[in-house]
Amino acid sequence: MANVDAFLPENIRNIVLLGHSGSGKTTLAEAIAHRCGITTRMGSIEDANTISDFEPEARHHKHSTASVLMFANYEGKQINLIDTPGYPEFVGQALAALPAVETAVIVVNAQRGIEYNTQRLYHAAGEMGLARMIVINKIDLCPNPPALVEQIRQTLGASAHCINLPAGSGSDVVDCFDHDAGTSDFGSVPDIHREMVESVVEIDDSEMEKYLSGEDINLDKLRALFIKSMNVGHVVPILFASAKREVGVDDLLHILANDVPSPATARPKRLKPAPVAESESQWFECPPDVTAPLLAHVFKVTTDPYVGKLCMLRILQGKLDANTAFVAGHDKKSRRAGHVLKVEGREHPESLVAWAGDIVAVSKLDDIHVDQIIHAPAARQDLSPNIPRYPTPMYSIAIEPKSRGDEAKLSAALAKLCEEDPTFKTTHDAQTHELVVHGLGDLHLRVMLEKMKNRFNLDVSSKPPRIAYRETINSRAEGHYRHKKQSGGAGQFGEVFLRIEPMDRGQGFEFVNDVFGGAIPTQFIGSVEKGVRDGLDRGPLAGYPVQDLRVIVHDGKSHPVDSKDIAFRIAAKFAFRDAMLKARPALLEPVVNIEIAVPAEHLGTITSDLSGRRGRVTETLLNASGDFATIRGTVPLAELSQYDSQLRSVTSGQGSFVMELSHYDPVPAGLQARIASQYKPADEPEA
Ligand SMILES: Nc1nc2c(ncn2[C@@H]2O[C@H](COP(=O)(O)OP(=O)(O)OP(=O)(O)O)[C@@H](O)[C@H]2O)c(=O)[nH]1
Ligand SMILES: [Mg+2]
Repeated sequence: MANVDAFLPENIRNIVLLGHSGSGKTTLAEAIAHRCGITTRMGSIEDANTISDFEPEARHHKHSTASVLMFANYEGKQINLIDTPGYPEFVGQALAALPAVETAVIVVNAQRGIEYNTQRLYHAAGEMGLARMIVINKIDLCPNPPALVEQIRQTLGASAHCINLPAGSGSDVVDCFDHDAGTSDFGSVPDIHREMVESVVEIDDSEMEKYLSGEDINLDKLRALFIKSMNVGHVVPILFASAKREVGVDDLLHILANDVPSPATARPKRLKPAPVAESESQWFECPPDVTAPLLAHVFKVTTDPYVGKLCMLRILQGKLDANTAFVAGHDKKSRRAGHVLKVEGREHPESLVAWAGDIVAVSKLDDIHVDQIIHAPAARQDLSPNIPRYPTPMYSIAIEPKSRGDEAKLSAALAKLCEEDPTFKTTHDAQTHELVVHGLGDLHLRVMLEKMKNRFNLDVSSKPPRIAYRETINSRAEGHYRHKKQSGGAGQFGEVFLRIEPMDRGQGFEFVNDVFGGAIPTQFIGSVEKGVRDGLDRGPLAGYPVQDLRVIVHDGKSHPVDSKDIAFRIAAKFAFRDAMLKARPALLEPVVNIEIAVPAEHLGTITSDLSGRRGRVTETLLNASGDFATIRGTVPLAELSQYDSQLRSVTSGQGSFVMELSHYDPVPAGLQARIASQYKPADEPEA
């Protein structure tokens, strides 16, 4: 196969497709590939043959389950496109793509309006400084486009302007920016064109004055003004499309090729110097200078069955070719790429070189990791990437391999999967000795288990989700323990007096050494802190981690011969437990923000069911056409086990919900007593 052409920064456009699940991102990516001649026939979700959804899990669920890279050439530009999953449980994949691009195309489902993930990703893209545009897709099914545009303006608080309009009941689009003739599903194009001109001139005082004094407005100038405002995030263009019917796709491609920022015209990417600068103004700005030494961000890592580990890079400055020498992160080992790959779904054609601004991949470099900066030896070496905030994974299941002997294989597979997804974590439960995986929800973890099977041929069994309770205290208390062991051999002696006091929710833990006069010799204070941390790992009520308290060690005793690190560690652990039990300990439970979308006729049933689950409804909304309702509120996570299947059965499969950790709240007394009664501590202080 011939090598892929490399493009200079001014001719590159890096785009991410964002939006709620089912809005049509993958279908739009497919339509773009078709219009650009990548494919001769458009694939579809129904036939499970799209470029993006090539992994078995995506085909099986008929939803994207990972972000996927593509590229296409249009009107002399190279468009690097990242299709992301819209299901909120895979939001980590969508967020991780933001640092790699300049422009976010937010795809809205014309039938459903603005949904949870659409809104959240719209704001995340803004926070990362990306230019944003909105594509209202599925106009062939759209019942009420003007009401939807109004909803977008209200919900996103954006100065949003239509560039084109649906026409012929969603079978076509007409341009209303450069043209002022014809009719659309919104009404007369000249009227809408005039409204658009009136609101766009408001961006600029001198254009506004000209307009008010009756001067003709030059449309080219207006367009330039509009594009400039879009690139700094002040206005957001709206385009209409039917991805499935390839309507409006050329308009979108024209804007992508000609108007959205290139790496050379966008605000430069910024990197954080180490130690991390307090103020963002001290961050390192990195314009795509092709002559500077190489800097690139490893923004995504995946494992391909044929080429092994693939690291996706956003080249920030300089160039990368097969022989460019670089080091990764803070290490000193020099490597070479060997091959520079472009990525087209599952294909990896080779490019001889990649310039600053481009998105490419390198393979078989197992010791490069996600979110590292790779750099030529001559480039700055203290930089780390600016990445978005990820939600906390709080849905957990314990897993074990079905075949004995697969433990090592399992931990290797888990390490790979954790690197692919910033919201997937594993821990080892010290209390139950179980391996626990954490994710954003049931579907997220199910897909991760499917990946283990499909990619690593690993069968694992899992136990039902467990709630990540926490323990805390309600009052101050003193604790004391003397550890003394003198039977046979060398003796052990350590004695610790400490005080604990509550801190505000979310403050975590603070250790204070307030020992005077060497009552505990300085060399043992580290062991005392370790002992307290042992105690924190497993609270005395039900064995859950303890949080939101300060521990002040203020006195103790030592023995010239028998005092040892281990003796103070044990003494501190049990002194801490002694104090905890006197400090009115309480169990805390995770409470989630929930958003439920259901057909409007189920609104009453769902809200009353939520109050039965100790939930609180904060807002209910109807979509533009009044047939779909959104319910927002908070619910303890413990009340949501099996909620997915219950919601589906109540709404005949039409309801869906998303949740995200909000905060921790005290568990009601009765429930606390029940959980505590089932707990048997594994270690007790010696009498
Ligand atoms: N009628 C109609 N259906 C469409 C259109 N675009 C997409 N669809 C259908 O909508 C469904 C969802 O499309 P996808 O492309 O998978 O949506 P997505 O945004 O990628 O969804 P996730 O991957 O879950 O985030 C599929 O059944 C598509 O065939 C459109 O313009 N018109
Ligand atoms: Mg998709």
